[in-house]
Amino acid sequence: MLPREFGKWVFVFLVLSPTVFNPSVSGLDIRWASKKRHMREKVREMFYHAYNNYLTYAFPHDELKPLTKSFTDSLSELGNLNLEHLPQDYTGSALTLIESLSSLVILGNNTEFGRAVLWLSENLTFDVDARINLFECNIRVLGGLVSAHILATDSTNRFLQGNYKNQLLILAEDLGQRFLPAFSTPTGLPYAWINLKYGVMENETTESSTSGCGSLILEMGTLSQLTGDPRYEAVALRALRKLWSMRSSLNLLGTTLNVSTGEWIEYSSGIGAGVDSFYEYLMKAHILFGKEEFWRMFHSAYLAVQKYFRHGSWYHEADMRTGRATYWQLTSLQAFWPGLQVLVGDISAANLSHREFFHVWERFGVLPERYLLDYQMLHPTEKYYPLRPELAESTFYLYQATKDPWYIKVGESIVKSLNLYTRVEGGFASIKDVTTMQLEDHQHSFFLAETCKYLYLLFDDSFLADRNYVFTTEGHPLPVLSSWQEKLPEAYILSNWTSIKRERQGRQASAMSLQVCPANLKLKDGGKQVESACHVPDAFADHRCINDDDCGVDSTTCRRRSCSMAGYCGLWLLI
Ligand code: DMJ
Repeated sequence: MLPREFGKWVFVFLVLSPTVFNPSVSGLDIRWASKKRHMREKVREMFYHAYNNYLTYAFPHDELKPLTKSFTDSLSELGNLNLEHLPQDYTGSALTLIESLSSLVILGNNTEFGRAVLWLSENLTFDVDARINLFECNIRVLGGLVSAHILATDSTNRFLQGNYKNQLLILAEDLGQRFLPAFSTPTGLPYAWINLKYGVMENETTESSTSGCGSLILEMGTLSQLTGDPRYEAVALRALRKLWSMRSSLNLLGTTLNVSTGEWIEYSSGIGAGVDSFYEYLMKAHILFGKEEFWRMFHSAYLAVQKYFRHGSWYHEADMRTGRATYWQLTSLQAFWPGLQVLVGDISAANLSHREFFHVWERFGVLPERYLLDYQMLHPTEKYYPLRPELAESTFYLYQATKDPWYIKVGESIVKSLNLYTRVEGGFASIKDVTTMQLEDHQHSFFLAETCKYLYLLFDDSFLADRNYVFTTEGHPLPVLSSWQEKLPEAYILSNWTSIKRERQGRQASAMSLQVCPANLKLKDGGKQVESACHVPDAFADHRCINDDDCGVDSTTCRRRSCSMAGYCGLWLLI
């Protein structure tokens, strides 16, 4: 029973528009609305500064080098740390243009979108001798194309009036077919690398990552829905199932594995690099395709994360076999987690961890790639900030769920830092070292696909007004359509809305308060009491609070604490 209940809350945040739940929205004063408009326009201007410079100095190559006003053909470099097997004759795939398509729709620029589609349909080819990373090419290129195709051909024509047929889908299908040989392994887990023209190369490495094998289902599943060809979804699902079968008895996975043998290489993992989108895709695949199977996997995986990785509002890494902590590091990629927690309905925990990330952002001006929590210092070689979107993404989700103006302030601060530290005449440059703010000559395509998009949506969510979307890990929206659902989720049944609404008004929506976590976890570990899996500490050490959001979840009962009249958190109201 519990998973379904939990699932119901999941959809609340997707299905019901904020105005249904938040009567205060209608009371927003004019100054507030105009402030948000002002910020939206600022972000729009940032997007075009990045986009126009890309078009001027880099297109049709992959990404812009904003300092030297030149380009890099980086599709085959993504994830390729040692820059091995770089192609000789690859001249780019207009990666940044593809990544910008869904953002152009959200910004309402039909004309530019139309020009881009025309160019891509006449010029783009994937028949190139380039070895690319399957995961990166899937989330950026396939995801960018299928999302833009759906937006362009939306039956309501609410975004675009152009004469779009299947131009982008034809490209997407061609690419999807080129992915298929990667899955021809004894385990069904895909190779991390594939040559777009020739398939899997001789002596290709069999090492891949959890996110590389487990974050393909949204794009490949969508491609199957759009084309009617089940193969794409089938291979992605087979890989995901295999990966899940490799979990430990603690429901934890490692970070890297051998796709040929199905054995783990790196047993330590967390919620950051190499694993992050695996969790994200279980949850989002459940929302997009309505399969209980995804939910069951996510539910177990989420609880294991909260139990073994979480420490207060931070997340460390742990060994999948023992659950023992391995690395105490905060990484920039982890900042997507609060956004995922919003989809789960675990707002309290999301809020707490988001605060920590923002605190680090404020301290350095941006989020450093890796911060060593046990030494309280930056990682000596990972002091960079490559214009990543994760904090903006979580801020957008938390604002959607709470309408708390504080998140708008966070967004303003992010915008300010980006303009102050990363903006140059030729675009936006990555930061090489957050202690000196020395720049690096690279404007990553996700700056246009995600960073600008989430900031824009934070200040203006009208795009979400009458349809629900799941955003892929690269920020490309996919509509939640009942025809794609294996089973219509409860929250889609209109008659269920009233009761959900009443419940929501009565208390904060939190998965934890619904006791999805084990309630009686008072384990002993070498005489030391282990925290309950559901414990969420209060926001302030002295337990003072202004409202319920400042209170956590009681570790022994798994019940949500609330703020008393006197301003202290406690178990005053047992729901
Ligand atoms: C993006 O390419 C995606 O969000 C991916 O999942 C990991 N992070 C980068 C941006 O930081």
